[in-house]
Amino acid sequence: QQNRAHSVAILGAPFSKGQKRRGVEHGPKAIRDAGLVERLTNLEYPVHDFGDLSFQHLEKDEHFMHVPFPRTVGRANQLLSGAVSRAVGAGHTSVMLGGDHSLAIGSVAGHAQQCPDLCLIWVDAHADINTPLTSPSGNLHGQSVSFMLKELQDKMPDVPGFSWMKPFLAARDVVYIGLRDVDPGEHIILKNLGIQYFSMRDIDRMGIQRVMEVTLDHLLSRKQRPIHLSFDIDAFDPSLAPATGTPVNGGLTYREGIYITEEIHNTGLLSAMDLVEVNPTLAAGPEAVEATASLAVDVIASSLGQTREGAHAAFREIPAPK
Ligand code: 4U7
Ligand code: MN
Ligand code: MN
Ligand code: MN
Repeated sequence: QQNRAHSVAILGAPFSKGQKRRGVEHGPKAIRDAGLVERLTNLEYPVHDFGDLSFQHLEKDEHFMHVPFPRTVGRANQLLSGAVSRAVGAGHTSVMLGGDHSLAIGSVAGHAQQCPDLCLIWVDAHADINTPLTSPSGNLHGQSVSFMLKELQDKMPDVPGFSWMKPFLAARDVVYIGLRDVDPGEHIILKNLGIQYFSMRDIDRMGIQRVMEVTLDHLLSRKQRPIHLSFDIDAFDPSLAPATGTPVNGGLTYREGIYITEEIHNTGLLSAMDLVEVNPTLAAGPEAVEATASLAVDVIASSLGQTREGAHAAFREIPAPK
């Protein structure tokens, strides 16, 4: 069960057009600078850093309704989906470094091309399930999940830039953890589709251990299947992750966040993940950026098998003096 001897593919996605604040395109560099590759190499994985994707900036890209940059976001996600699909197809666990959370559209879609029966765990302060018709901001990083869900097909307008994809995920195959800022239109979607979610209040009531038990039971009890983890750094409390665009008070503690990823690792089923919304330009100073980026590295390392109790791969027995 533990440690499918798997290689890891790192894909940098320096992209920010899913929202209006600049700087989140520097997320991949900040996360690498915090020592990502070294930390994963310590876990004895072959690590392949494929570098950063280069996204095109489209000159003519008018708003669709109040949604900015639809074609640019659609095109970037099309490119990313191909990269994730190739990485997973080559046998790697895909680790996508964002960039804003609109990138989950391409990342999950590419993963689903290889693993049509995947399930999705979305760790976030936000549900990111607005349709263009419910979105208060228009920003696509708050709408990613609505593009994926089959049940929302007839509620979605044809957003230019997204004709390459079709909805591929069922509502029962998604679980949210960490919610605490859900828009009215999102709330009715969650309720109407019967989506399983755990708000911060649920975590307060049940404890993170029970939340993970129910999450994994909900997704895996019918059959074992590949997991996609989409982790928005703003799921953490802003005191731990200040360098992000849409912070919300009352978030996950360090220990709750790491417990989530440890439990996901222990299933042996993690097949691709996203770490998004680290924005190094939105912090009080360099310490705040480093804290946020190093938290991102901890989340990734823990998802891939780093344990708090330690490990002894380098030892077969207790060394004795000769
Ligand atoms: B993130 C918001 F209205 N719901 O749709 C929206 F509050 O990827 C925020 O989770 C979305 O950071 C946040 O714009 C997107 C808003
Ligand atoms: Mn968020
Ligand atoms: Mn998000
Ligand atoms: Mn955000």
